[in-house]
Amino acid sequence: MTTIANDANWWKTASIYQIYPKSFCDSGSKGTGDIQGIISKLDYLKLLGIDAIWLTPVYQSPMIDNGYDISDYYAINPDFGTMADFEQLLEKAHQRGIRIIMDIVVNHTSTEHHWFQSALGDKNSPYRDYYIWRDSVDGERPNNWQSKFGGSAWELDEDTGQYFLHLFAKQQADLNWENPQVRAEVKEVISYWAEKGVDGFRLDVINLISKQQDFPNDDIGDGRRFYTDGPRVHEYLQEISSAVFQKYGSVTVGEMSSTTLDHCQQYSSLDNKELSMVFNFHHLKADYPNGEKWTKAPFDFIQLKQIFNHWQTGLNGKGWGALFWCNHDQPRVVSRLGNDQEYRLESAKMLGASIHMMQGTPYIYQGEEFGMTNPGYTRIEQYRDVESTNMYDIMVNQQGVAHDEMMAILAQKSRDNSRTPMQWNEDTYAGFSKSEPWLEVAANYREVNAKSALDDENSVFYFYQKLIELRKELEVITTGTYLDLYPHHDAVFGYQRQSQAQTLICLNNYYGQDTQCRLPDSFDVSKARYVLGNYADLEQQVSREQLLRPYETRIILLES
Ligand code: TEU
Repeated sequence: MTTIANDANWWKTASIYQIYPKSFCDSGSKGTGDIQGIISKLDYLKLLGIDAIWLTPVYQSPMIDNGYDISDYYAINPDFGTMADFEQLLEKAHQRGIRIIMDIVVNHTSTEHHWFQSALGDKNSPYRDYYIWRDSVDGERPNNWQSKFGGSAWELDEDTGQYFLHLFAKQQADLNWENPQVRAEVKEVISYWAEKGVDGFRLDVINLISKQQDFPNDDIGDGRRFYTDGPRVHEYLQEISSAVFQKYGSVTVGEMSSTTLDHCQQYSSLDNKELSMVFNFHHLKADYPNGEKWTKAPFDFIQLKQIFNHWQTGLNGKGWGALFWCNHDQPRVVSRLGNDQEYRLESAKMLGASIHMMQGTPYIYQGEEFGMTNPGYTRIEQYRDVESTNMYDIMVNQQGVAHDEMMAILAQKSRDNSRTPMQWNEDTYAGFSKSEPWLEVAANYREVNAKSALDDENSVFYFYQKLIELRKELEVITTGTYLDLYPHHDAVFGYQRQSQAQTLICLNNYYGQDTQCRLPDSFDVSKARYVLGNYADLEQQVSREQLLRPYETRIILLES
């Protein structure tokens, strides 16, 4: 087995590429992607320059939630291939210096997992206590907690009369981490993959594993305050980390739902007792007015800058964050915060630059590197995602929201926006598969695809390649402090990174009109230079007054 030379902090200058296998590349004609498809694209990823791949779940699963409902942690889903295919992927990636990060989903299992099948309907099953069961209260459900995908978080087990908890779909039963046997199983699962040579783990909704044990009713919310960053979560993570992650030197990234900076400082503390780094989602709620996802709303630009400032300054010297706009749960950023029509290239590059120059580890979601957009679906039949179809049912059929309004909301917010097949070229089905894909390809694939990006030196692809290189070249990107230069500016997001030897300024115009800003007087423009921009004709000399064109980004460096 090929291993990659071990530098304990490799991930601090790395860029990580996320693959959603079902939508990445079909090596045959099934209409769904697979592991051999991924292997066939490793050279493409090498050219982009990424250091690691985060693979969303490829385990055995009934695929109610596309693999986040695992029925066997030790087997590869035959839809994706075999264990031999997986081992080949690991080997071929390692040969190219690319590491592999697996997704670990241990807040819940599929209800088809044999543990749950044994536990269901049998209070004496040795696996009963692997899950969370409660009696009904006054003939009602145990409490009013809501599933993240809509409806109650409790489902009745008719044979025993008890309810089990599911924070996500009712086919995803929450594991009972209070039970030491569950924690032992989790350690065994992760060790199994680490022994195979997997380099790291992305831990799904890992801050939800410890629930407040009295399971109180939530009079002011959906219950999340009683299980988010719960009472024993740090203890559990330390236990897993010392038993597995530290032993194997695995990189770890925890997906943190509705978390706080305080907790994240601890999850990702630099002594590496829990995790290497965290994903938080606060910046992706700038278009959730009053925290409500299921509305159609513009983003709050000032709030977006405040959130970045809070996390960039708060984690500096204390912890480590993941930098990202896109993943398989989020709409495409160029459609969301940019302009996916007239300024698609400019805004995709500008959005990339605005987070890639921050401190943390950037994640690039498949297709983001050439500016893939939301597909603009107009019919409910086009959607596949369990959350989207549940919410349609709840909002339209139960709450009376108009069909057209809901279609407009889904077009903006649905998770399927990011799950459309990868657009490889202009062939039928965008070169993703020889057969009709499981989810419809976006109509713009003839223009927006990897091949045309590779053929164009001004493409988003080569801009991302440069961003990845800059992180390796300029230490200030990894080590520098963060200062928001224009927190109140209504169009410019500009910040300064400062280390002992380097000062870097990243200016970004978030809108389609010209705008202006002034570089700080303390910044010596005479010695500064532009290192990257998204318009071709930048002047040589950096001027104090900066005129930014639509969606323009400029990265300026001063070295002492
Ligand atoms: O997502 C966790 C999560 O809470 C969200 O990102 C969720 O999709 C969003 O809040 C819905 O509005 C993770 C996975 O990334 C997601 O794909 C899974 O469905 C979920 O966990 C359950 O395993």
